[in-house]
Amino acid sequence: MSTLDITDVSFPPYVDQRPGTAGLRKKVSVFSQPHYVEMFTQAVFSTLKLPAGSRLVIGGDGRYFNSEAIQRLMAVAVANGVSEIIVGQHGLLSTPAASHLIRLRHAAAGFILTASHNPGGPSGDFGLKFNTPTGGQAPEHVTDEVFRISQQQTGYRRADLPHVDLSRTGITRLAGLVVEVVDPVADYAVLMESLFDFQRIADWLRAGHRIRFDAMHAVTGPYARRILVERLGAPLDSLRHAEPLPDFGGLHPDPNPIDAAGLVAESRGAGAPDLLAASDGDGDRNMILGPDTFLSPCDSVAVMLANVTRIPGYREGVPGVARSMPTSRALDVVAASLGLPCYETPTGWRFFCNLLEAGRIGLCGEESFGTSSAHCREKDGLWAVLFWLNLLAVDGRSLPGILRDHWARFGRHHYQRWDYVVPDAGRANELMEALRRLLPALQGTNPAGGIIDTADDFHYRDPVDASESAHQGVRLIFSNGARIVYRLSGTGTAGATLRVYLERHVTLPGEIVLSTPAALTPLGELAAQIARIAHHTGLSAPTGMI
Ligand code: VG1
Ligand code: CO
Repeated sequence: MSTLDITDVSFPPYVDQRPGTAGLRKKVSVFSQPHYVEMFTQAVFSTLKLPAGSRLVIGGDGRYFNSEAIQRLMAVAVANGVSEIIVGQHGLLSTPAASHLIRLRHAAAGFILTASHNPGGPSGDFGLKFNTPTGGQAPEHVTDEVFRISQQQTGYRRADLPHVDLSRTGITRLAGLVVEVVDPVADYAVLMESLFDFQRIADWLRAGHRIRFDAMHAVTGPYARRILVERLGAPLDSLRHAEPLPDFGGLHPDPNPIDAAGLVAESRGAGAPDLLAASDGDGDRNMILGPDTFLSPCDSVAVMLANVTRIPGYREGVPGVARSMPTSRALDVVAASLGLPCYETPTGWRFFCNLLEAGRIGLCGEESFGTSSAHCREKDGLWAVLFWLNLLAVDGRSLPGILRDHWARFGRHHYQRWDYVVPDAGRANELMEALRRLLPALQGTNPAGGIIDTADDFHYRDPVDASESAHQGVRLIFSNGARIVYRLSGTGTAGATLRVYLERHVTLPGEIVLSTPAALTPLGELAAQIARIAHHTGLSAPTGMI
């Protein structure tokens, strides 16, 4: 069997290839610099040291530069021990589908090309994340090593690979290499059908219930069409923006009430669908709405846990649950009532992976519209939608009805995230440093929000492998059930974003029905005052509230 020629290319290191919360994210203009993709890919392979004959999964969210990056990445992969590549047709794979495929096909690694909810197109963002054989994102010590190597390497190896046609499914053999182009949806759809009662959902839809799903011109369009329309029988006009486009049609593929304002408008008034949902660029996020109702992601995962055994794939229950630290403690309250452990991890899905892999948890979520279970090792937007559809189909109550009853039983965690976009990252760092210095003095004080019982900088020790992650966000925990969390975003590509997370647990009926802004504005103002946000950043109000 002949093999492909391998070339060693000399090139000076790029010094900015540090992966963030979820992979390496940069402007397209940065990623498309000469050899940029190759150099980062080489740093990954130099870290992973895959044996010859390894199998790799590749797919992306279809954004601008996706196809070109895949071809370049494949050439480096083949020169570094990969002899079998499984890639989604047209280069597409949603993040959860890629995670599932890595596990299903026992791949040695996977590359997911996405900048998630960040804007696309030539002036937008691009991203690259790599996953381990578990299907989960590489842990921090691995991404740290990739960054270290990327700063020192003096070139990369590439195979002389002809352009690989990704437009048709099937197997292509090139010298010693096998490339399998797969239908991006098929295996994922089978997995979903194994977890949920498709018959019940189809019956519920046939009985006249209506759904609306907004794919935001990103990767979930084909998944939603196959599963919601073709398998479950929802009418085709249940889908919005269902065709993946390289620039997402100029939209911002971020499923939140601001960027999916059209969907929010449809949820209001008479005739609103029973469930409305949107996903993000790579299909791992979900926003769910009901008639006149916004479902906070923090509440969503809590309601899921309270009802988990009513869903076929979870009949036996779950061993435990987890949430990221800034996510509200609504999940903790349900877990406590069930006698289940509830782990608190740093922001970023990768921190759930050890717990999932060790069988300690079976359900987890983040406030940033991320929810999933042990069925894969990424968050999963459509999975969350199907979970809610299955719940509505077996329950009989409406989504707002389920939520109201949940709050009446467990109390309500009013929750908001206030984001401050700070063009000068240095000033945002100064703010965080000043806040950290203030912590000992804050402990035990009694500002307007009540006594601060805990004022610390979240430090995580992974209960499975004992790895440590420091400085994961400043927490102020009040004796009256309120909490303020501050951290800087790790997914942006310019400047810095200060995220301030606000939470208040209330149990009195009058407080439960309060609007969330009314319940949280005083706490948000207190948060701004304590951290002297205006002083450090010049911003007297948040840039956005979610
Ligand atoms: C954000 C969210 C975080 C999420 C991450 C990746 O990170 O806050 O919860 O895991 O995005 O999600 P940050 O560092 O900007 O706060 V995705 O869908 O962008 O891969
Ligand atoms: Co995403």
